Amino acid sequence: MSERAQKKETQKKVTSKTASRKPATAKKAAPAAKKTQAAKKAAPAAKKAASAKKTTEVKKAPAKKATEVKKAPAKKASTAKTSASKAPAAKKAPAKKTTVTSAARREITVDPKTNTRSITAQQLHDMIAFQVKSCSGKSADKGTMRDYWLALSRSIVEIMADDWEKTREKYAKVRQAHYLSAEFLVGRSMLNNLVNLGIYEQAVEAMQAFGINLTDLLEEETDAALGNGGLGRLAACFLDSCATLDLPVTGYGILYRYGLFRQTFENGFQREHPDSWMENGYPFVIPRYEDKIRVHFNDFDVWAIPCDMPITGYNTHNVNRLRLWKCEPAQEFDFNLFNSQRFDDAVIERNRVHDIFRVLYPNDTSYDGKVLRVRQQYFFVSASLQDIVRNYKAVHGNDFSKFAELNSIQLNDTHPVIGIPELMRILVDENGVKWEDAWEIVRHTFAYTNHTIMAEALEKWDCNIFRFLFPRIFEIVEGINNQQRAQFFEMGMYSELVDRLSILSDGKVQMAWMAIYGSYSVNGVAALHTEILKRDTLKEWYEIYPEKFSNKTNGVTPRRWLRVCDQGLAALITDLLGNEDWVTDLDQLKKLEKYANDKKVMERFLKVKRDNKVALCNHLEKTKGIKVNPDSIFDIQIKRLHEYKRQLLNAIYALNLYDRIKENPKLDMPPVTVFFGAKAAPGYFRAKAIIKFINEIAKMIDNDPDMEGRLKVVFIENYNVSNGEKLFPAADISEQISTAGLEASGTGNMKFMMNGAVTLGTWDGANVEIAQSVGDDNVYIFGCRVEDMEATRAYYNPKWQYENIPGLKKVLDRLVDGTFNDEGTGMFQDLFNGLIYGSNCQPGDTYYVLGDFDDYRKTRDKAYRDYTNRMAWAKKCWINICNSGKFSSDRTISEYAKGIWKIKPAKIK
Ligand code: NBG
Repeated sequence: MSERAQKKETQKKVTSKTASRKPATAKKAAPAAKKTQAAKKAAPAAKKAASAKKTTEVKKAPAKKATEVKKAPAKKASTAKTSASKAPAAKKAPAKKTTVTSAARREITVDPKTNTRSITAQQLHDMIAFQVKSCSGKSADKGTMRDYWLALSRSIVEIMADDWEKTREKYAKVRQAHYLSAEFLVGRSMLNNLVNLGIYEQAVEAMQAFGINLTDLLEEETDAALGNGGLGRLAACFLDSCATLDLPVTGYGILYRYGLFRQTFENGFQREHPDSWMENGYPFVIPRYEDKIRVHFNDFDVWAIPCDMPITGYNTHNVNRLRLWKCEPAQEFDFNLFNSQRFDDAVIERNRVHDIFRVLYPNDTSYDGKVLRVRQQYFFVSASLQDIVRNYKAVHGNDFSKFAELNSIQLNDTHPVIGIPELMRILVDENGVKWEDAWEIVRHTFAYTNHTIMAEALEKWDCNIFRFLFPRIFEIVEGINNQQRAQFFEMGMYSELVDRLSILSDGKVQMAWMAIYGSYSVNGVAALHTEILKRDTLKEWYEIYPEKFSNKTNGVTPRRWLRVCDQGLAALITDLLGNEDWVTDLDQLKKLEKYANDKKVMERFLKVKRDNKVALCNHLEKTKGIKVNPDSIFDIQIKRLHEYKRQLLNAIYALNLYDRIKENPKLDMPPVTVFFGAKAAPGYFRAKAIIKFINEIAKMIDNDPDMEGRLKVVFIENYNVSNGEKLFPAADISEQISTAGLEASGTGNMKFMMNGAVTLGTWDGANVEIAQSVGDDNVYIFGCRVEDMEATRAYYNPKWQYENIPGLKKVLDRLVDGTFNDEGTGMFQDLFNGLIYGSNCQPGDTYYVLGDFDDYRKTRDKAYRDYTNRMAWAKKCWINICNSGKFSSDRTISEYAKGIWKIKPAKIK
């Protein structure tokens, strides 16, 4: 069998598998005949066309063709197969067909009954064939996988293009919100868009006719990893919800040429590699050179080029926009330098400009005072604000009295806070608005979200950096600072407090203070987090401006994180509820709680879960050669590596379990696989030590035949959105074990819950609300609580735990007794010292790992034992799914829309 024929053979199997999932999803129900009729009925396209005659001809052809494909898809696919292997299928798509193709594209109509786009597999097939030709210059059957991926991506953009334009026009007329964020962790776009546009089935079929399995094609796409972790992924989930809810919201950020680094392990050590995610073309990002904007720095100017990513919503025609900026030198290549043979100087100058959007800083929850970073921030913020003002002026001219009425700008953490003085500059310097009036506009326009209470993440920029990069902005900051101080004195504050809260203090620009002072709204991201902000971190600010503060508990999009990534579970839910309304109204899942005691339904759920676990096993075996037992408990911790998230606690448990099994081979414990996925910031020595430690544990267990079928540790390389989409659906236990009070919210916890995993966690962040939603029986909570932490710390001595908690000493000594080899880096000794003795003036075990260990072990052991009661366990998972409605980002975004942005849906159709 030829390679291509073999591929088709496998593809055929996969396709029939996909087809078997079909009945459960309502969307797929629309029969071909109906669609064709609808296409015939819907005449608007014809009206628009210049020649009525031509249109009529064109209209007939696709309708007929569509019926052909729909009637006998299997046959058609196999015909394509034979013709592809014998003679080039190009013969099927000669010039004549190309004419049909462009006609087919004009035929995308809307089914008036369902308000969905009526596109047949044949139409999509023709569009793809056309695109393969136009982007590869080859006949439609000669394309590579990459060509087909590009062609389908372009076809998707084409399908939504008209709606995208209409959405922009519609939004220009109403009050809008703008979401400014240095990070958008979007992940892949193709599958999400196909499902959102309601053309997934057609795409499967269309690709099948080319002999290609859509699932394989999806793997061609790189991840748009323009973010570090939770904060960036939240921004992406928010955009999805805004589009789905038809809300006039635009995202603004940076088009990093290199996303978050790609991680590999070399002998257990993390290695970082550049992630050139769009080097080979990425049709979902469209540069608009015609809209470029000049951004001024003291040392040079640059052009900011907007590159737009369409954001589709589910079951709606609205298409929102994520505008990402890249930059070009404002001065063209310096030919004087070039001519005087100083070619390298000329290139260096260009590189300095390109540096601005070259790389995403690989850090979250800690801040690093790099000049380039603040340059990046100003670059994208200035461009975005100029863009917003330009759009406003296009409608209202120079009358700024309505600006704050029509625009709300959300500052995602402190990264875009420089927007406050920048908007002042644009209004005062460029548009002649008086300072006082400009300030009124500013303070009614901005809203600020805080994402962490960790002091090291609150950005503070050295005044000299501001003076050097943008002296005018610094002057404005001084103006705001003077005004703030005067106002605070007037309010009767004592000078020490005024000093402490001043935007300019300690020779630094305090970005969080500027954010609170210059915004009308300040919010935290989970109930507990907001409480901590109010009574602790931002206590004094809360006392001054209580009315500004509110909580907006995070959420995640149920499209990507359930409907798309867990199609088996989605189909089961749809089947039980009778329709797919839950995809945009997740509270409906609550109705399914009654099935928790229904054995048949629980069996179906367990089957879905097992299928997902098998799918993950197959993927790991195929891509990494790792063999995992699908019948073991899948206990998963996937998130950024940080000491406060306590991957180390999890690792200590795993190693201790190893010891316990060795000591007592009869230990009553079901088989377990512990999965980790985490990237450490490249400069974060201790986080990298933890990765190496876990990899050492994994190796030791793998090499021990006694562990076979009992315990395994797998560290997934390069954890990102795409492999997250495979991991969440396969999880049994979700590890959310941060030191209480330190995880602002967490959003992975919500994804796990939605996919039917049970949380094992501390009383922290959104875990608290998850626990409240599911009840004590359906969650495993352990560890010291925030309110007790201070008192506990006062007498805490980690050395005592090390010596007295059974098993701890044995585990930890391996760090220093030569069992594990850190190749002379000293990282294991440092890890050990940090836990037992402390270092850098820090007391030992800052994150209370050893303090919480005993309770953690008890609780986790209990969860493992509970797991063995299949039905009782299934019920727990099910109740988690049924109560995940609150954690849909649709709920969160509705709260932002009502409570902060004051915007309303603006539907285009
Ligand atoms: C992170 C928090 C998470 C939270 C996300 C989204 C930063 C600075 N903060 O707990 O650590 O879920 O933000 O709000 O990345």
